[in-house]
Amino acid sequence: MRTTQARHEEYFSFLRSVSLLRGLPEEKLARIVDCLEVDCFEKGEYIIREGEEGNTFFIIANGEVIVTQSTEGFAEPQEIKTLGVGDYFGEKALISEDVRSANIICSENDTHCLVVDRDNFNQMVGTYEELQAYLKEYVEELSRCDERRNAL
Ligand code: WNU
Repeated sequence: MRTTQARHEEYFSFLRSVSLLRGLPEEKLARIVDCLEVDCFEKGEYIIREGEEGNTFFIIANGEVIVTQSTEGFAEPQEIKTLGVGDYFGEKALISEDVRSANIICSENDTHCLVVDRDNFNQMVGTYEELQAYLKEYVEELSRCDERRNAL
């Protein structure tokens, strides 16, 4: 059996490698590891559905997902990107206090996501101004991208 200690070290060193979190102090990162949940998904499963309320932020530890979005003039949601290990998603609903703005669909079996709830996300981001500014700007850029592609 894998010890709690080993699990902690594994996720700690993984999160160290996630560029978004590069500037976080060690004790902050350790705290995040303590309150992480790990969720596992199979190919085709919806991790996030457009229009739903959301209270979680995800970091991909293993596998791959696609991002799709309802778009004017198309019957089906359109694929807008693929995300892999070390990428993250779900920040937009938390930062803009809005419903989920795209679908996130698992595209590879045995995809693992590290899940951070709203309170812990706010603690992670709130105490680190650069991260907050970076994400705010990124979320605004996503909204402009949505407009450009006529997202519904
Ligand atoms: C996009 N438009 C919208 C992505 C992930 C992280 C960053 C891009 Cl910093 P949510 C749905 C999630 C949303 C984003 C993600 O989908 N997303 C996008 C777009 O062009 N959302 N509206 N590209 S991947 C991505 C930048 O994380 O957060 O909570 O749920 O709305």
